[in-house]
Amino acid sequence: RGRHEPWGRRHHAGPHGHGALPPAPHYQASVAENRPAGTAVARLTAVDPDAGEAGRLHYAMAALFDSRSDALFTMDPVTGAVTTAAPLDRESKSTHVFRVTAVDHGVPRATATVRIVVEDDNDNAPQFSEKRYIAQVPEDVAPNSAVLRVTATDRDKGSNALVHYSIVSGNTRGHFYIDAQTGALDVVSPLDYEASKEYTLRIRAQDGGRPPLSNISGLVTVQVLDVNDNAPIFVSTPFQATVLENVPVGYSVIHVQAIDADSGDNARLVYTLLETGAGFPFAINNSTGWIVVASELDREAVDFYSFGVEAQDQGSPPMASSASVSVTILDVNDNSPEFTQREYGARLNEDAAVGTSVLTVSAVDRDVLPAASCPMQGGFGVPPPDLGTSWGPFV
Ligand SMILES: [Ca+2]
Ligand SMILES: [Ca+2]
Ligand SMILES: [Ca+2]
Ligand SMILES: [Ca+2]
Repeated sequence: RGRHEPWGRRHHAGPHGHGALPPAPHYQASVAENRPAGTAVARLTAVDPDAGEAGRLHYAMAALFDSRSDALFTMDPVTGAVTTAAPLDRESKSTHVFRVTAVDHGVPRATATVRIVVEDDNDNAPQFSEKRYIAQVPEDVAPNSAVLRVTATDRDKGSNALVHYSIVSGNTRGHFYIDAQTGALDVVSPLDYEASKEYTLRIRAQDGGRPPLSNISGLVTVQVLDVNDNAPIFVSTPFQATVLENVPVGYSVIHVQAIDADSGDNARLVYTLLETGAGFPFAINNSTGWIVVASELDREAVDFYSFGVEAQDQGSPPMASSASVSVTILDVNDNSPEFTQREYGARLNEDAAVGTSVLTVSAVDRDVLPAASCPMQGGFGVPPPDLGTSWGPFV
């Protein structure tokens, strides 16, 4: 084209001359967001080949691509100075492109484009991706296991958008650790459902701006899940009971009870009797632990029972423990004294002297209680009460 390009560019200030013009009709400028209206952006001037009194250029600028830009910048038609018309927001639009025209008495003399880049200001705090993060972790989780990852995004740019994470509160026992860069939350020390079923952590996300902006609205709820890690424990062992031998079948003898520190099925206990053979006279209610009489008792046959009881939880795998139970059967006067022989025979000389011993009869009472009212036939009168009683000579 044989001559210099017509455009020169001024950025805020600089030498104003007609020499040393940039070769390209495309210019770039930048301005920070949030500055008040009227902030200088750039100054663009063109060289009028008809320089002189008649060579007075007027400038105009119009948005390319996005008409929203027109309301945000103005260009002084005389000086070519570009200023902001309103505070800018980089997060809604980060670049503005204009076509600039220089007109000489109504005749366009030159055009150029200018691209205005909006520089970031740290005006956005990080925002969490969720209002509340919830994770469920079994209480036997291995230390340094991952729980979840929180994420916060920052609409700014560069270090103004670089987010770091930390735990603000709720980590009083130090069970959790958050990776500042990634937001990954780990369990670092053993959990115990029986001690604490849930943790609520407050997380801070802070950007790298100067000064930084932060957000502490991040909430993480860690729900600890029960694991069957407690065996049942019998209370008040050993269990000892006494029962009258004549109580009816179904009679409740003793309540054995175990407790289990777990929850749900892990603490739901089933009771069984141990070391019991066929015909064993006691049974246990599997769910309540009540031991009842299952068949008639007879102290004279067995006066003491010792057996085991087991409580097993319904965890997977289950845990169990056992205890010993002893039952003493108490006597009831349910036996008549019995003669040791059904018939007694004796031979006696007819001339036997008065007072001669004829024979000895004996009776046995299997009970241990005093049996004062025991009726006897045949006029023997009231026998002494004790077991194995035998009488002296009868005449
Ligand atoms: Ca920010
Ligand atoms: Ca910003
Ligand atoms: Ca447990
Ligand atoms: Ca258990």
